[in-house]
Amino acid sequence: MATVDIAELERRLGIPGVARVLAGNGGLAKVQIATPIAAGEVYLHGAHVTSWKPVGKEEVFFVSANSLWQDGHAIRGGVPICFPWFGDKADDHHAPAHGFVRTKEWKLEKITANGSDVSVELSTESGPDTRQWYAADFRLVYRVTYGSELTLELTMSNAGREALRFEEALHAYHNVGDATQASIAGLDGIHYLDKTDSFREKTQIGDVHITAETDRVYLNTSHSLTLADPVLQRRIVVTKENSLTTVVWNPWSETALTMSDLGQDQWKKMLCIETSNVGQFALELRPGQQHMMKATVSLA
Ligand code: TA6
Repeated sequence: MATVDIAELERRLGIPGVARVLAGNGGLAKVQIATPIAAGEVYLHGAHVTSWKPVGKEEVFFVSANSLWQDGHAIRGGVPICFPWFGDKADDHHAPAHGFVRTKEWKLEKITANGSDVSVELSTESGPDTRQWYAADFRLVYRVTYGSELTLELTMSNAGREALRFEEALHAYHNVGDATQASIAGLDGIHYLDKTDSFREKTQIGDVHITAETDRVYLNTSHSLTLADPVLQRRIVVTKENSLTTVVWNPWSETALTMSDLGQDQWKKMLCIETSNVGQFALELRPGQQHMMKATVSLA
């Protein structure tokens, strides 16, 4: 359930006919956008984008029909934000996977309309709840802009007196007709760590095809990617700024069966392309320094 006063947020920040603040799944607060060119949603829980749907087009993001919508659990699908670590915490396997901000309620700062674009800004920062896992003082500001394309901008600030290190990922689940028929162009020749093969380093040859469980961290790449979906007859283009790793993930059938919040056979309907800075490309910030990572999603 939301801890914020949804009605007060709607009164203060809603834009009639464009952006509403209301109770979504599980009673969680969300911002719902509707313009002549696109619809979209982002939950305050995890600052979690769950929808971007250009008018006349299929939804761009996958959200599991079995997702949980409650405190302490990440929404399965959309764009979870992984921070300040990616995957399991190296020094504490009891820590929540992918960090702790995707299961926190973020603060809705503002909603602004600029022509046909609508931007939603949310923030979260360090506090007693975060210091149990991560000693640094930080502030995250996430700016999502819904328009003829979708931009996701995550700005991290070191609010403390010590240098800090962090990983980050926009763990986007894209909606595909059939992952086994989709392909991803833009990674040819790029080295990657294959999580399904003890993180062995390999080289991508040609486009990425999903023929088994696929869990790869592509290294030292700022390339734009194109996800070709012959079933939905479209291409999803992901471009990025200030990101040097890209994760590609599909659990395939066997791993999907272990995921209670991913319904039967839904693994075929999703393909993750994750704009990120992880592993050896984790970032360090001196006191007062900021870093902004950006992903732009468009349809071709
Ligand atoms: O991004 C790929 C990955 O790290 C996979 O290994 C898998 O664990 C996936 O993230 C989902 O993680 P989650 O904690 O959301 O179930």
